[in-house]
Amino acid sequence: MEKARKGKKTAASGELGKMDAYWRAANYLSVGQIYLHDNPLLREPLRMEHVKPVLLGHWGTTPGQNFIYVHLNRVIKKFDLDMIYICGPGHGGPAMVGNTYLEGTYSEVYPKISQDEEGLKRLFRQFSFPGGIPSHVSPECPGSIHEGGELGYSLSHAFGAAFDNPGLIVACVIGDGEAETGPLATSWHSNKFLNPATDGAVLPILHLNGYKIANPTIFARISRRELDQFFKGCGWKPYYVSGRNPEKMHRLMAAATEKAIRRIKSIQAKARAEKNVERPRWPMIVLKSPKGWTGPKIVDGFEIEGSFRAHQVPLQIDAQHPGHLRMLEDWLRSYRPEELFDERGTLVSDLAELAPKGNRRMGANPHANGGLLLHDLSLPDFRNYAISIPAPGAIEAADTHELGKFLRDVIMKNRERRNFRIFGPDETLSNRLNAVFEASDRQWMGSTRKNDEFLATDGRIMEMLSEHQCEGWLEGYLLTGRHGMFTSYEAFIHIVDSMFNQHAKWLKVTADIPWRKPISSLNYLLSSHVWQQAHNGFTHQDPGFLDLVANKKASIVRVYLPPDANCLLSVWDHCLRSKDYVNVVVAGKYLAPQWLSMDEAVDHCAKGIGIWRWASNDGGEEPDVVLACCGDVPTKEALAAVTIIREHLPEIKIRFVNVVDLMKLQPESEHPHGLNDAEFDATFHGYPSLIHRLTYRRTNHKNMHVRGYKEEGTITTTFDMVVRNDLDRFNLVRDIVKRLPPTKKGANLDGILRDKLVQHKCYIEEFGKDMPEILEWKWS
Ligand SMILES: Cc1ncc(C[n+]2csc(CCOP(=O)(O)OP(=O)(O)O)c2C)c(N)n1
Ligand SMILES: [Mg+2]
Repeated sequence: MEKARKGKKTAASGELGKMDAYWRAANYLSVGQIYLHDNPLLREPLRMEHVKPVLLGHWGTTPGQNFIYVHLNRVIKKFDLDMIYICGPGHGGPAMVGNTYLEGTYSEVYPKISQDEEGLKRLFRQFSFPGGIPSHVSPECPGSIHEGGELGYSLSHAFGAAFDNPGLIVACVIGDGEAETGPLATSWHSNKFLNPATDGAVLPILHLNGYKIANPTIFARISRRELDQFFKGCGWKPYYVSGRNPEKMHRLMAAATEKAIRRIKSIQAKARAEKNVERPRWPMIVLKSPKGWTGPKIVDGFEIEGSFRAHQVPLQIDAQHPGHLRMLEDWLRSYRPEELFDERGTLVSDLAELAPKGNRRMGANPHANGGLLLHDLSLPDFRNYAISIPAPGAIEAADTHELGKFLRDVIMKNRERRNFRIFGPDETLSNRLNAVFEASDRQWMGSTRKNDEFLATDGRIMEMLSEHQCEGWLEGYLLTGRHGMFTSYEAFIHIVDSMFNQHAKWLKVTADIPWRKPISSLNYLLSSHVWQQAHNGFTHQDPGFLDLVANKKASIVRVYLPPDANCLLSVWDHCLRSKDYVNVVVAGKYLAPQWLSMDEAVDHCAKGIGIWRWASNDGGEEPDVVLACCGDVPTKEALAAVTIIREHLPEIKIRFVNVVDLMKLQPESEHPHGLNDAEFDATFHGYPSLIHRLTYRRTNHKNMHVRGYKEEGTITTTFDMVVRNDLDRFNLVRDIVKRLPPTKKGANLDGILRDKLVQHKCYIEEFGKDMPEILEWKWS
């Protein structure tokens, strides 16, 4: 166990004295933000009306984070570091807001929050106040790429930021409570994927303040030995800083941060000098300090500092607690603001000079405003990957397999710039993107064996069997101005539902912050989808991620269900060029009929929804039925239904509509052709309720009948999956016949189709595969 005891030698006590004063200033600003509405410098005795009427915020984590920030500033200056700060316990917003204010960046982006008394007052007032800023490290906070509202993703984000940024060090504060979450627990393994020569470094700082909201933390209640074994077992080299006496703690922290930085530098220097890159043991810091450090010790008989009771607002200020106002004033004055801020209310110059300068300030570092560094991808012309289509349905291809060739060349073309990676949990091959391995291996710093495939210490493809980790890495990569995509089985993308939510919220907020520059979109490729999991069964059949995505603002999310490979290529080209969206693309991976030429595909995808004339027989006039479909498998079934109707009921006029861009169904967009007063049968990839939700305000909604996945699944044949969910060709035709005026021919056809369904069941039970007429069906 390494203890940072040689502090005295590494940092002059004069400097540490000043740093203590700087820390006091940051703590003062934090308490001020939580409590003060007026009288920001306590120029007069504190009165009730100087205190905010509603007190919101989290004190407990804040002084520790202020302490860390001051010490990071020191090493940034000492070693001229390019460093950003990720705040895992993002509820400690006052720390990062206060520190970016002290270093000057806050006032640069928000000139009204000036570095004087008036600015201080505004800084305090706006915090957790209507019309002001959130209490977390939200997008409004310069230097933040991680709101930390939902705990667990800090370390994955940090690694995402460090990949392909060899000059960057990402300091990542992790709450000891946060460390109990699944995503955080798995993210310690990120060190097995970081290349010391070509990537930057991450410096995790475990903020071991002992408590969460109401409980002790696990890491605080195991022995130091067990803790040490845990981190060493995860491949880290921990440095410990432990105590509560500020003077001693400054010495220890200065020594620990310096050791950690020196170790990072020496690892990198070695890796960059030698060709043979081995996985190093990266440093981390464990900071054990009291929760609510320097705050009120005892309130109303309860211990506050060093306990869970320090988590939020330690002192209520109201008529029921008459003594608390004085305690708050004493607490604020304990930081000696008169020594820290001058007459004007500006941080005294002696202290101001402790902050790094210009873009070295963590609040001003461009990596934390990734759009500033974003270079568009160099993209090959997707048309060059087109499948040539002699006639609709004449040939078959596996859509994702075709996309893989395009992605392979995206990797190749951006190899020099190193700004594109593919993330996913072990499924790049399973999702049939095989071609990408012609351009790159998987990134892997573990040991390798002869029989391994596609592993290298410098790969563009990131695979770890944790959807959380992959999502977090990708988000960190995008937020720092690069490009990427996530490939997943459709059912298991649900694992990151909540992370998607948080990223979409981030994008929504940043859209209204002028100084935040657009970043590359978060692109999901969902394959091995609900209709292609017949062999894996019910657990693997779930299209519900689309329902979640559709909850978000249409200005942020896009959902694409390309019906064939040319459409998939066109959609994907668009996704890789787009900014500030979340694009969700669902695509098949098995051989399937191809419908549109590349020109038709481009046109169709640009419109998002369109009539397929070659499949319609309404001659542009009022049809009897509109048959709409969305998704590759529903499209095939809908077309098969058309062939049955053509054969048996040729007088029925059908208009065939295909939807690529799901959000086009929403009423904000132009009323698409096809949604008129005719009977409207729709077959949909996902749950039918989603289509009803998106279209409920349309005039023809009452005539609309949607077939989709209705939670019927098991291990069965591919065709039986659609039969079980009533969106097969036979049931579709029966549906249509039922809704049209009754005829004898129609009744006969219904009987034939009922028999077909019985035959189907008998056939698959006997032969274990679909009937030849299903397997061999072709559009004609
Ligand atoms: C995923 C998630 N679950 C629950 C919460 C509610 N919550 C907010 S703060 C907190 C305790 C955090 O403790 P810790 O990470 O130790 O932070 P600190 O002690 O530094 O405040 C909890 C449970 C949350 N924000 N995110
Ligand atoms: Mg804690």
